[in-house]
Amino acid sequence: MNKTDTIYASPQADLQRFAFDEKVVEVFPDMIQRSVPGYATIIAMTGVMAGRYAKAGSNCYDLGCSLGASSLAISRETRGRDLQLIGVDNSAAMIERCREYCTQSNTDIELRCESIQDTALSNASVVVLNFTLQFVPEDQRQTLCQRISDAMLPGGILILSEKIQFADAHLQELNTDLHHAFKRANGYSDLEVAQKRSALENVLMPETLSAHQQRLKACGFSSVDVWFQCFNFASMVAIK
Ligand code: GEK
Repeated sequence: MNKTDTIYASPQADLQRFAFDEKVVEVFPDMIQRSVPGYATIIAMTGVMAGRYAKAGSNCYDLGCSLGASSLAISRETRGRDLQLIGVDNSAAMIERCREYCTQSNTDIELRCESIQDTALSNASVVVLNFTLQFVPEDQRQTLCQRISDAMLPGGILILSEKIQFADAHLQELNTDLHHAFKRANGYSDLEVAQKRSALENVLMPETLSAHQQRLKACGFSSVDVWFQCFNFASMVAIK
């Protein structure tokens, strides 16, 4: 049974910047499920897409793996294939709990507690960035995406899921409101929504879909598409 996220349920006089610490790890599965529209679909389909693209003898990376949801989905869909699954996250608390989950489910995965900007990448048929690039400083995203592209085998797939921004002011307001309505429908109060939003300010920095698509093309991905979107959350595929 997942522990319920009540981190922002009572008023916090001294609201801290959001961090992926022990408190967040404790409630993470509940938090992400109730906060990201389409999360379960995106994770399950990450596994399905990896099943199609993961090549024997190659590496599959889950960058910003948190508790390993994407890695576990990939592992389920690629059973018996000779692959190296590699999960990377710079939160020690996340990696520690992820290791426990992988041991419990008997999943063979190399876990690295380091920044995705620095992690070594090579021989990749699948790279997953599910809701992680949004936390990387904007001026480092181009270099990271280029390093990912350079590490990928021809015909490999990058799955990039992000909270997105809209250039059109009306759509930005509409989708922000709809996202908040989604969170309220999942049991979060107005206070929880407002405090979480403040805590994430300048921590989670969304970009427009076209900024993502242009960057991926500039980094050498040949085919780029949005395969899923719900309000201001989207998932893209980019083929090397
Ligand atoms: C899932 N993919 O369940 N280097 C490494 N890790 C980072 C960095 C960085 N520079 N910045 C943030 N992280 C997961 C969900 S959560 C998304 C990903 C969310 C890590 C951070 O520690 C956290 O575990 C993860 O990226 C983002 O599908 O909570 O909105």
